[in-house]
Amino acid sequence: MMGKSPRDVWSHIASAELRDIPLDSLRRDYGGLEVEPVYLGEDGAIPGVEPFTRGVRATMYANRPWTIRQYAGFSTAEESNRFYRRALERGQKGLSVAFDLATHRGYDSDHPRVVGDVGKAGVAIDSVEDMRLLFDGIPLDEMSVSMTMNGAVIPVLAMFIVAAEEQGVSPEKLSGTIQNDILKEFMVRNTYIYPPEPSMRIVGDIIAYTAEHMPKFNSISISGYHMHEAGATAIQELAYTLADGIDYVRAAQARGLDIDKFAGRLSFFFGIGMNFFVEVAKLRAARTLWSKIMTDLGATDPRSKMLRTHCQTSGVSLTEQDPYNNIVRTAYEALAAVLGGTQSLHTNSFDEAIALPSETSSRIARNTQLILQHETKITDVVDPLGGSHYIEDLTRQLVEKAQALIDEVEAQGGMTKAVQSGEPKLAIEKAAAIRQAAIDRGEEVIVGVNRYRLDTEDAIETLEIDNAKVRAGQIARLKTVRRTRDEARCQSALNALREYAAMDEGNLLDAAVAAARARATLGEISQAMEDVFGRYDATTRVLSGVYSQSYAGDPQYEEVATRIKEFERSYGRAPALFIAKMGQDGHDRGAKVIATAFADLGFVVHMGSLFETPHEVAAHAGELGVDAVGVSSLAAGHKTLVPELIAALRERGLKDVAVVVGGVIPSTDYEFLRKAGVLDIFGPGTNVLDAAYSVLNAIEGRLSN
Ligand code: 2CP
Repeated sequence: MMGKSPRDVWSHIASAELRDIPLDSLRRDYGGLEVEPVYLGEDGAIPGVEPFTRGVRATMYANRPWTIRQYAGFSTAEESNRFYRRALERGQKGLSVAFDLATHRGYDSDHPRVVGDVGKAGVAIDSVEDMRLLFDGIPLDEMSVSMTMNGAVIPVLAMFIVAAEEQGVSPEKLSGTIQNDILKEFMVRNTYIYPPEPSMRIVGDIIAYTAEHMPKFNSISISGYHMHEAGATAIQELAYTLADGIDYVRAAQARGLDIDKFAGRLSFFFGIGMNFFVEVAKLRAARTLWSKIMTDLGATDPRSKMLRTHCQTSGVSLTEQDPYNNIVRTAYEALAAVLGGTQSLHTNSFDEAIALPSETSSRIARNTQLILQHETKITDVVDPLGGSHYIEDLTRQLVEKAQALIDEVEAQGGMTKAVQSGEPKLAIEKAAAIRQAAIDRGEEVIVGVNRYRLDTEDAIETLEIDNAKVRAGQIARLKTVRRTRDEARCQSALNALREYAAMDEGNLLDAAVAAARARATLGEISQAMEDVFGRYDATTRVLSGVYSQSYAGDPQYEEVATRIKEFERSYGRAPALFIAKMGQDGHDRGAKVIATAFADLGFVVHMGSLFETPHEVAAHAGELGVDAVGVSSLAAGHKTLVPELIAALRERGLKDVAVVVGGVIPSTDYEFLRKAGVLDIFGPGTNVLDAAYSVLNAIEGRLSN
């Protein structure tokens, strides 16, 4: 297109995207105001043209709005299926499946480690039978389905393929996305199963399988969202996510795959928080950087260089206090995602800081997007903020600064190595602790939390899952599957999978599809690979010094620190706290912030491993002789796991150990937990110094009894 004006270049690409629709039909008349579908400036940047700063499509939402894709799933496959069908009838456009934590970590619902997790923060899937029910009445050749799955990605994708096959839909017709981004799991999200190296082989096998058999399916969703939620800065989120992407491309290339054969189906996922213009610029910078990265890695097809992304509004920006404010926050964040040019979007429900979304809150969240698409006219003009001095400068800075951080990671040998060193995780945790301290000190204002707080909060209606009932139903179905299958066929398929894993050849997904067809369960498929790869046990590191630095000279901080010194004088030792993460809930940002702050204040802090059982936690508490156990719970397992912990402590004669709980706990559960013996509960937005005070009071109260 040499010699053509930017307008001609744009019109040419736009017409191809529009197919039979005339370009002129995109013009709008707003009561006498003439509006063009695109405004092109002096800088030569054109939407739909490399490096895609202004968007991956020339026509963007003027031709096709972003996909309204709400992430959902809870309890059983039948319940989730009903929810999906209703949401699709009411304007949702794509599906996005949330699996429960037992499924994420490769356990069947009857496994003893997952008693508190089954059906809680997502849908329980044990076999193809569950997967069939999940998509009952939803034609998988028409509906694009995103599945957030990383650890147990092989059995879940295999079961999806087989469920579609049994619906009469062949793999090449399937459209959708599998998250399949294991590197960020080791950094922030923590639903890994195997060690990093075999995990990277799994990613490669899926990219290879989908490139060959599922050309419409996005093989990965390279995710910055969880880094964002863990407290990463925009620069960190961009740099680490794109650096992960580089390693995935290299892993696929190392297997001999041609970059242009798979790169067009790599996709991304970013978090969108409250810093409005930074979030818009972040998506523009991400596209600019990725286009160059892919060119450097050898891509020639423009589609290989397009960064297509899903976005989700920020979960950590939601507050438990005055929760209707969250509707407003989510709307602003959604607007930023759209002005940044996202392809697909999830808007959070306002009650998500407290519980699983209810029917009403889900409707409001979905309608937030429908209102943007249908009422605001925002879809009429492509990249309307392009050319703003401020946006362009933020974009330029983000490109430069993220590139510098990517270069640092590359100099260390790439992200797989960096992840093993633990450095990016610590850098993100440091950023999170600095931000938390700024909020606690009131320097960063959160309306309804550290400013304009209500005197009394009204209780809101929340959704509760009867976990014991879901688990009993799943166990019954598992028994039927195991009883009615051809056992010899099933075992031979599992043996073949084990051999593929051991010999480092053959495609694991290929073998798992055969096993899923033979009705091997998710736990069995996962275990067959674990027999060879082992299960990864991460070491937990806790930062020190960030809080004491941020609070230097702060009177309230000094007061708590002084009280701890007095405690030491009285008891000849510092107060000791064990921080517990029980069940399969791997969200550890809050637990890490507490560990860092409490250690800086003078507590002896023992950070437990992720995924422990209540009995394991009680045993550590006894061995370490701690005064208190602080349970961090973000995945709704608290009503099962906390009473079990208290019983386990009592069994060991540790009735004086104080138990406190923090995280996502609906206020309606407070009384239940208190009756069970919990001394204090800290919801989202709790000031860390207040929490320290309260824990110290609880410990002293117990010791003086
Ligand atoms: C789009 N199309 C167009 C235009 N726009 N064609 C002409 N003109 C246009 N203006 C075409 C595209 O090329 C594509 O066709 C089709 O329309 C669909 O558009 P898309 O932009 O690809 O949208 P999509 O199908 O919705 O896919 C979006 C993503 C995908 C981002 C690429 O990976 C995705 O849906 N991701 C969702 C991930 C997700 O839900 N994650 C949940 C995370 P072709 O395909 O033929 O090109 S849950 C998070 C929780 C918190 C967790 O992780 O724990």
